[in-house]
Amino acid sequence: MASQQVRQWGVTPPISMTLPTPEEVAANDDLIAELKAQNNFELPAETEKRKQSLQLMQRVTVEFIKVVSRRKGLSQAAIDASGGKVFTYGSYRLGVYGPGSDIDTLIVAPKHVFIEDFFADFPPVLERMSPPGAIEKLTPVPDAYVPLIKLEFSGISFDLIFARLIIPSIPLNLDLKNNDYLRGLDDKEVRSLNGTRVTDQILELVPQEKTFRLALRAIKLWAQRRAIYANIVGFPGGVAWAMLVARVCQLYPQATGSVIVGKFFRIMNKWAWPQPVLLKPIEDGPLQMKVWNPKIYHGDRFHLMPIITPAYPSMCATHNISMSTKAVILRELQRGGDIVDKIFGKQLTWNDLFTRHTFFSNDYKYYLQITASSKTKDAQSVWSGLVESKLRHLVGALDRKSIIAVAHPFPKGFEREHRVKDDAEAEQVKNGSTQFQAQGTITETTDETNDPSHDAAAKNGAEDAQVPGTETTKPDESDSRSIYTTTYYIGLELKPLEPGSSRSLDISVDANIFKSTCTSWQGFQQGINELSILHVRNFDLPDDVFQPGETRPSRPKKKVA
Ligand code: 3AT
Ligand code: MN
Ligand code: MN
Repeated sequence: MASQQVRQWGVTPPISMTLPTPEEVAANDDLIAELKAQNNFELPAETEKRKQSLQLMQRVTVEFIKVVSRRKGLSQAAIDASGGKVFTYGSYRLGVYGPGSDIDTLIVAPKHVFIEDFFADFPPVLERMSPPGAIEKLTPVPDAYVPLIKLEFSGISFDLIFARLIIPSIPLNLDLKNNDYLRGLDDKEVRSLNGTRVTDQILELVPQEKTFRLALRAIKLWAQRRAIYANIVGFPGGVAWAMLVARVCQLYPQATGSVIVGKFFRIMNKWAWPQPVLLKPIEDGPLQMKVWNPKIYHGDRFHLMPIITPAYPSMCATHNISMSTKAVILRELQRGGDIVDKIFGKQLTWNDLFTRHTFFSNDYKYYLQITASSKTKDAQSVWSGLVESKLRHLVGALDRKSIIAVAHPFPKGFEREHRVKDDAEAEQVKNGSTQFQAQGTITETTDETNDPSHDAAAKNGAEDAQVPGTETTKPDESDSRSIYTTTYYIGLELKPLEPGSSRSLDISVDANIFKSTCTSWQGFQQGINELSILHVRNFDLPDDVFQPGETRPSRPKKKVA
């Protein structure tokens, strides 16, 4: 056997360099088979379509930069040298995308091309160079936290973001690793480069990309099924889960994906939180930018499960995690570890690891039901995003109440459309009633993992008083009117009752603080946006929060004395 080079990956030596056993290889094959059965991989023909679309984006990028360079009066030589390059980030770049994934795409241009040029000139050039009908939908979102163009192109979704570097030309062999590229850029521009810089680093810092990808696919699917994949409400998001898996890969450089998944649960469950998970030492870069550092920044000391991005300027990807979401994550890591032990012991299969959560059917007796509502769909999409982005503050307040053991936010909101005849019906709908749902409409869920612009819109909304779309409301001709609602749930686990004491769950003060946090937002529209918070018992939950085949909780029978 070839001599083993004991290379250190990351900030500590590996735990084990052991090669996989035949059993571990077999378990790895089973894991691949299960992920295939779960429709986690895309067909090769679809992947080929993605590649071709990206090649077209590259050609469009070069042409768009030429158009802008010419308009700005550059010499022909400078125009020809301008170049331009398409990068990716997100699940596509990491190689863990599935059939429904988008392609997160970064367009990098030379210094004379600005984001305003991107919004003005990229769409027409794309239109001109695309096959007829290929552009199914194009939505510019210039005011988002990371400005982007959302695009549906030949059946593939793209999130197109833009960054400029302070150099005159962008060659095809450019990579974004050099921290000096950040010089002279504003915060927004740095953020736009960050996605690609982080994903590139993660891939560079794992010993075997293929193993990492397989393990990450398994962990992402597990986290989604267990309802603990949601950055906005206080769980790790895609990048954080990727960094956790990458760290375990560093500790077991030779292991198979199946072993990484098993070790993942145990290592992360026993991790000495709040010690940070790092993939490399934190860099002190050349610029005056904030880098995660609890010794300097008071706020960073409150991070309960810090997972730190590897590219300068390093940030904590999990600052939203609360006491409760941490407790839920640890509980799930424990369950995952126990199941994987049994998979290796042949008592269970990988399918059991991916069993759907029972958040509504079994986990809690009490829920808080938070309903954001608006008179128009456009107003509602901004308002519900704002409310969602503030939910973790309510969770934090509930965490501090002595009677509450766990306040578990469900990662998705339930979006409904209603028709009501009078104020009394409207009142019920605003409080979460599903009795007046508009005919022919179905409840949809907000899905953070598929729609990053959702949170982005909310973040932006906080700084921007203009709510788009409300001025287009048509006067109602019939005697009924529409209401749009998005309802979020927080599952409540109460501490065991002390003998002799009585239980009172009064959260009115916290609810009012949360309400005023939301309604004091500049974009809040009195009379158009509303917010209600109610207690709901498990047996009073609406039907549409349950999956087909799931049994609803029933009202407990009165005990006979
Ligand atoms: P999918 O396979 O697309 O579902 P993904 O991991 O690619 O999974 P997204 O496309 O939603 O997930 O996000 C890709 C990256 O975009 C992850 C993160 O770096 C960035 N991102 C996502 N949501 C936000 C957000 N709200 N604000 C800023 N950056 C975000
Ligand atoms: Mn994506
Ligand atoms: Mn995306």
